[in-house]
Amino acid sequence: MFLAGYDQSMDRAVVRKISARFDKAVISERGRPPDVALAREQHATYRGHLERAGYEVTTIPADDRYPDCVFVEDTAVVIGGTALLTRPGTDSRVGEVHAVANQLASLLPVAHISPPGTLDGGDVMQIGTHLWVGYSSRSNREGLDQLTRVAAEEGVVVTVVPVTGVLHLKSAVLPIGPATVVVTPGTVDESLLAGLEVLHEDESEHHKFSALPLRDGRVLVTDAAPRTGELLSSRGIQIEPLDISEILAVDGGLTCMSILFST
Ligand code: CIR
Repeated sequence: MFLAGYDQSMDRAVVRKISARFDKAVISERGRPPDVALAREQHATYRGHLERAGYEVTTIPADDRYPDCVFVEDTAVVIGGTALLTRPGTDSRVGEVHAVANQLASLLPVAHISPPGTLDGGDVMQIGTHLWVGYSSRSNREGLDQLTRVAAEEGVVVTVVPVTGVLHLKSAVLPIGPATVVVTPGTVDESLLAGLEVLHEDESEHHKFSALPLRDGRVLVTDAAPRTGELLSSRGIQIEPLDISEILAVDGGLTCMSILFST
């Protein structure tokens, strides 16, 4: 079964080590080159939290041909009982999928996004039996159509959400609980999030908040967005602030460094 990270039945995580060429990762105008050694420390801490939360963590070695390979979320989406292998929407990242495919194929049946379709997993937000999928600079209409067909076979409903001003849907819409998301204002049409409770990122912290709800009830949040973190705490959410400065520097967040699922 699939749900988002707060689902306790989800007990597996796939992560991938940081490439020695992480400083050559794709960077937007908002970003900066990262410090590779510091990024590795931050990634190790992140992985430690997944282990502490009770996930069985599989770590795929880095491949230095792919500076962005740590961002496994973009390479596969587990929908129902199927691992859908993506076709990332930027050429330098397409080859990242093979190693993740090998790992997931030993655990689940797989499906593929085929050309001319493109899809980055960072555009796919799963809550219950509903997927919200970002139509972004990385995920094209053909990719979204292919995803919708796989989802339909799994009994999962898809809502397409055009995304502006950010890389992926989950750059701007972060699940933090069973039906609650934190949204960066101005990035999506919030009427498309009907059925979800919408909170807003503090305006002084735009593009700094990211979150990942874990199976033990804690929610990892970026320490770069303390006001938004306080909003969550005030609602009784057990937050775990994390420094991922070097990941944010290249447009990553807390969801993008793992694939969480159950078998
Ligand atoms: C990229 O531009 O593709 C990477 N530098 C960042 C990808 C982050 N992925 C994600 O948030 N799902």
